[in-house]
Amino acid sequence: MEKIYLHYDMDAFFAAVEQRDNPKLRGKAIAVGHGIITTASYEARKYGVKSAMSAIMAKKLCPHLIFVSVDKNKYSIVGKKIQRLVKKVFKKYEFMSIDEGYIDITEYIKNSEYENNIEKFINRFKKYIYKNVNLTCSVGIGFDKISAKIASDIDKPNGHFVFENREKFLDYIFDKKISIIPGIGKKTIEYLKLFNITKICDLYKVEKEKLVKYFGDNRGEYIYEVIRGKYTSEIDNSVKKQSYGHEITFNQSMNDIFEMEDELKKQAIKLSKRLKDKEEFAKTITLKIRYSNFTTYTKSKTINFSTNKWEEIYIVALNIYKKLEKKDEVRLIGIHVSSITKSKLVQLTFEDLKKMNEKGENDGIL
Ligand code: TTP
Ligand code: MG
Repeated sequence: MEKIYLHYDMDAFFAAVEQRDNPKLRGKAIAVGHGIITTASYEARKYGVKSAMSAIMAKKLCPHLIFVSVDKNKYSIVGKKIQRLVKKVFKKYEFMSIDEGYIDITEYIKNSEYENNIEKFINRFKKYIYKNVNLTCSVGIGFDKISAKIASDIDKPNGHFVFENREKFLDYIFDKKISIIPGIGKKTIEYLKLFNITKICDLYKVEKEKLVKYFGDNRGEYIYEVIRGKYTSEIDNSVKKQSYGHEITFNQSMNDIFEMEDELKKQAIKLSKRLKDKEEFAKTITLKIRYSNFTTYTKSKTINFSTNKWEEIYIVALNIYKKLEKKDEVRLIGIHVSSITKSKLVQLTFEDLKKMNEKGENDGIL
């Protein structure tokens, strides 16, 4: 195995914090939230109560359910404490949300006492977290982020699972539902169902070209690669650079749309090259514009998935430009890209698909 990744995910996070802080709630079926619940304790999940369910529905399923108010501030403090604990011990990590994260543990396992006893490492990790925050988590080990994330969900709560290699991972996912893959959303699943594609094994029959046609380059390729265990994106928290930009100040003020388009295209090509050289992707594209009266505006758009293609950066920047209210002649124009990541992990939304269908296009980024 090339790399060894660990994914941790806190168990019933908001509910567990509430139960930790109030002994009366321990061992009880509780839900956090009132209108729509954010999460439920495992005691409540036995009755089918889960995240994003209405309180009315939850109460029907579990009449003795106790509702607790959401205290996001408190969960955020606890989540950050967990992140600090990870940062203290490890070098390469990436936090996906307040209660989950990836850690590259390769160097701590290879040629160490844990090489043939990874369970021991997992137990030490779980104990380290528990000792410090009094909460349990589930852990997954894999050869990349996706396999580690899927593994951490297999033995929840307070459990762990290890994919020793790619073959074991592929065997495991073969007959599972598509929803097991992170980044493939509910609406995508509904869309694929129209073609009788519900399981990973059905998805193997779809050619790469077709996936790209339906879901666009980024997403299509992602789906194709991920189910073959070939989607790899490194954990790299050494990426400190948060944005790249290019801009030009015109000698003369100008407002020729054709020249402006040409300039934006040039800048997008440069930015795309820079991202590709570093194998990075950007999620936010910002247009900066200065008028001849020296007022400066910046306007950003965050797209649904990260990109490093010049065409996509260009189209987004151009669209922002077209929507700007023209204040004066232009002195300076520039594009900046930010929210830089090493991964292009996609989240397809229903809106994307609808727009793709309406436009009859392959990509629905705008
Ligand atoms: P999750 O890790 O998805 O869920 P969880 O920690 O409650 O349960 P488990 O991991 O054991 O399955 O999300 C973390 C927290 O994020 C969760 O405690 C509450 C919040 N959350 C919402 O507010 N809305 C949601 O729809 C989801 C899924 C989570
Ligand atoms: Mg969790």
